Amino acid sequence: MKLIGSYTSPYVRKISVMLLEKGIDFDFVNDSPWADDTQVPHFNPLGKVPALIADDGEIWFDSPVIAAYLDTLPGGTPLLPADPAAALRVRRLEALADGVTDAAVALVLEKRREADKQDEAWIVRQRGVLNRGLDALEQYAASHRDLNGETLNLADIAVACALGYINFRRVAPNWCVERPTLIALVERLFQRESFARTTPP
Ligand SMILES: N[C@@H](CCC(=O)N[C@@H](CS)C(=O)NCC(=O)O)C(=O)O
Repeated sequence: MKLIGSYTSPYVRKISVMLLEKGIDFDFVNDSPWADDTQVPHFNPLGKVPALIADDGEIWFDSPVIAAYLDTLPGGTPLLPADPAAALRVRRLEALADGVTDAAVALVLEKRREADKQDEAWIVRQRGVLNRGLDALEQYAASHRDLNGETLNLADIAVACALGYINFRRVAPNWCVERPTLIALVERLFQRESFARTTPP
């Protein structure tokens, strides 16, 4: 199995963590989708990472689809509940965490533009998405239902990758103010070997 991605992508990290938690052997192919000589569009026509080349040669993208695919493979720790309705609830939280990540990435990209080209209204909108998303995740985490429960699941991983990225890019340095349950959740998860091994450089 080959995972095509970059070390700084939170979506790629989500899949790397999953593969490590499940004990699935994989080769990491480092390819930045922003590089002039990137090969990513050969694997994912959208030109985005992650893309996964399975052992049978089939190519999977994007990260929620790869995550669902990995959970269909035999062996390894399941990261989605067997019950379809419960699995959907976990995947809803994955979508929420990924949406927070999308807003964080949008803010990073916008801030890289020259100051006079940055769109203030767009920045305010993405900050709103980020803050509402984090507030909702704090509430879900505090309920210990579908997130921050006894057993690690895909929602936990997606949330920790979102917050890891926010920390790494310093997108919202005060995100932890009044979100104690999320802090406790990520501090616990960042101690796992799968997260330690995938810390962005
Ligand atoms: N929804 C996608 C998002 C993937 C994504 O946006 N990846 C970024 C890297 S962090 C990327 O490849 N960006 C290149 C581009 O947008 O052209 C997923 O979950 O896989």
